[in-house]
Amino acid sequence: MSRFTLPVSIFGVPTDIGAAHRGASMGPEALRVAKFAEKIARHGVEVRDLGDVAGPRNPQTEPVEGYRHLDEVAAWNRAVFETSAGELAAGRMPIMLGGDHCLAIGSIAAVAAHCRARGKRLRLLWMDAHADFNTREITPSGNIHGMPVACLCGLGPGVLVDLGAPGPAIRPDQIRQIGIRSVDRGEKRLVKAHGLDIYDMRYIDEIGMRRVMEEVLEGIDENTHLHVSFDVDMLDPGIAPGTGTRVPGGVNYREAQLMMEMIADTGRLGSLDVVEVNPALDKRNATARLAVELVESLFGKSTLMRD
Ligand code: 4U7
Ligand code: MN
Ligand code: MN
Ligand code: MN
Repeated sequence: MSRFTLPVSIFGVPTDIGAAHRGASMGPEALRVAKFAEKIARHGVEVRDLGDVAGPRNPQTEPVEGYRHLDEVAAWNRAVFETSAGELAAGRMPIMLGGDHCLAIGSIAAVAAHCRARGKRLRLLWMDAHADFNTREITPSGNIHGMPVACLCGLGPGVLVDLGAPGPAIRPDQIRQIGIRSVDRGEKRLVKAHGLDIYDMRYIDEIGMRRVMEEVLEGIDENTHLHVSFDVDMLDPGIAPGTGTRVPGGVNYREAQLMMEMIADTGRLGSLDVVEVNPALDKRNATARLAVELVESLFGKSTLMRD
């Protein structure tokens, strides 16, 4: 298939406003130190680094009516939405360097609006240890990085749900979740009620990553926009310790490479989030370096072996 890739714009979102642990705010710099832009550029892609978007500081306050830092989360997401929407309109591929995963509400709302306006089909690949499908009624923490998928599906506060246009940004049938191994009790029920398509670790163990990715990518055509939302805690903590919500038994190195290579082969990658890198918890920037390596594979690093 075609390997044509759009010119890329990366931007950092230096905040941990939706997370339990402080430190994901340093993720963008860690990814830059690992040469994010330079390494993608090696694969024949035009890359521009727009720098960081701005937003409020983390007040570290307790949840209010089930949400921690809702006003601040909304402000950061508005900034992410504007930046992503601007780059998409300019015909470029936005890559958001987080930051915690609550920021995917803004990036994906922008992608959904873009696809709606152009009659494109959107498919969202959610790579994560967690389903991120909590609501204020069922969240065990109040942390909004555990809620972005629910918000995008219309389950959440108006300031987050209606970011792009009123109503849900996406439907559950547009979403595929991969690497999942930690879903909270109430969240499990909600995920089932909404029919989310979850490729959990058990399923990956049983049928193997190659078949998982074939299923995940099934039905993609030239009119499909693929958005990858890559929470680095999808990876096994043994290879990616630098993240705040580690869960044992994650995706291993070769499985992760294969995922990225098979996505690259579709030629349909339209936008990307790389989130939840926490340098304060990392070992010599290993997690940021691994994330960059995997993103290189998303841009066809292995084509030398295949063309
Ligand atoms: B991440 C959690 F309770 N489910 O809601 C919650 F286990 O973006 C964790 O995937 C959420 O890293 C993790 O607080 C959010 C918890
Ligand atoms: Mn997540
Ligand atoms: Mn996660
Ligand atoms: Mn996390």
